[in-house]
Amino acid sequence: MSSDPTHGARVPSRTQVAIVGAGPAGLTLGHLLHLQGIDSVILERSSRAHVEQRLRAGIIEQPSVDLLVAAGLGDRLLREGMRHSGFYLRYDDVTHYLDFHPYTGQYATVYGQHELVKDLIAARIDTRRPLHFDTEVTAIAPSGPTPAVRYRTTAGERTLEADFVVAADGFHGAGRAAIPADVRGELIREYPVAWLGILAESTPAAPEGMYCPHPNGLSVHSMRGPRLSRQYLQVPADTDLGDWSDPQIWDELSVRCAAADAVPLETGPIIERSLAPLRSYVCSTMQYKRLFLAGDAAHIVPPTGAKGLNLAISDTCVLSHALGAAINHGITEHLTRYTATALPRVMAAQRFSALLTTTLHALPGDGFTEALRRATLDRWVGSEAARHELGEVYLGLPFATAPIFGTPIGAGASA
Ligand code: RFL
Ligand code: PHB
Repeated sequence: MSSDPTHGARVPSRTQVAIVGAGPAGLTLGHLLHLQGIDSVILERSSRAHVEQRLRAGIIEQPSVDLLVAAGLGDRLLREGMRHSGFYLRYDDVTHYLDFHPYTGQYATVYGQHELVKDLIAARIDTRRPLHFDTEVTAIAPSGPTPAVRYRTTAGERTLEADFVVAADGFHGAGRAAIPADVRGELIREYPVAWLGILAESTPAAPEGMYCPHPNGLSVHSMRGPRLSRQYLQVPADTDLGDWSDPQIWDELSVRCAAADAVPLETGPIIERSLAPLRSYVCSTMQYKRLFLAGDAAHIVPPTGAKGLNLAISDTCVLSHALGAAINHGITEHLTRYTATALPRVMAAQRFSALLTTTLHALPGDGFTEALRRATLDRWVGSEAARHELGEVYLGLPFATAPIFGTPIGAGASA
């Protein structure tokens, strides 16, 4: 496996779609465009090793799985992913299983985001379309008939011209800044807590994911394999990773997930730790001139409920459809309506993530707030209608548009 998928080739000076960022959004979009015979160049700031090892999400909704499989990207995911029907909820010493599968016929698949990114990079290399690592985009000029992307490599600074530019460069990327602040329509909510995450060599606490709301704060018990657990602790937002020793992390996870009906939590070597802030953000303008935002570049959700990766995939589905219609058929109305088409699903996920976040975490509030949290938990456990509503979003709302697969007659399928 070469660490340089371009085999030393230079970034072309022109393409149909310039994509900033080789995360799940950028790589999936590149592939969906390729399937329509559309050229793209993907520019990624970090190294290939870095993006392939970055530990993050792990729960993939059914519509995301369906898209990846239909696009020929899901072979390993189907082989190695773990199919779950719902999640466990443990509070007040009792464990409940919320089985959502009967309501929608869908599943969630547990498969590490970095594994998916490896698959997407391998697929990109197979197409022989350009993907350049260690290439940082420094500015985007979205206006005019030929938008331009300025990028920097060890060889210096250059410009890539494109018919369209897609910023799939994550929350801290350069893309959003190319949209004037007064037209972004930003919605922001910050929570005073963060998630301290660990990956550990230990048997997962439950057969499927488990949320344990506790007076000390939430603990989340997920997995990446039969002997590989992924677990999270709610901690104050200003926490430093060094504040916690491994034994302290295990003690607190054990306390929060203890229950009369459960065996004690198994501990083991902690292989990796991370800290993720909890915040919600929406850039209500996902298109500006010939620049389009996709994934975390446009919106982030708190990790509770595991929606971020899935929104990145659903954005790319809508956008690839719109770009395909414009480039291959001259129909531009889907591009014009990109924000209007993609945003309602984003907001449905924001609503779901905010509800889960405020219900499951111990957050500042009065006794009444606390009683309402409890009433919501009891309702999820006690009401089939409430579970149906929750499960429909957890397992994945339908995407707003179907993807287009296949190259129209006459379109250049040079790869
Ligand atoms: P990414 O993955 O951040 O990729 C953006 C890429 O752009 C590059 N980049 C640039 N490249 C060139 N020039 C520049 N100027 C650039 N600036 C940035 C970056 O290096 C990067 O490679 O965004 P994308 O593709 O939109 O994907 C979004 C997801 O990564 C994100 O939503 C999820 O990881 C969120 N998330 C979860 N989502 C889920 O659906 N399920 C989960 O279980 C879940 N768990 C999580 C999560 C995120 C977490 N953290 C650390 C934020 C758990 C955690 C702990
Ligand atoms: C994960 O497996 O990383 C995970 C599980 C549940 C969440 C968020 C992340 O709500």
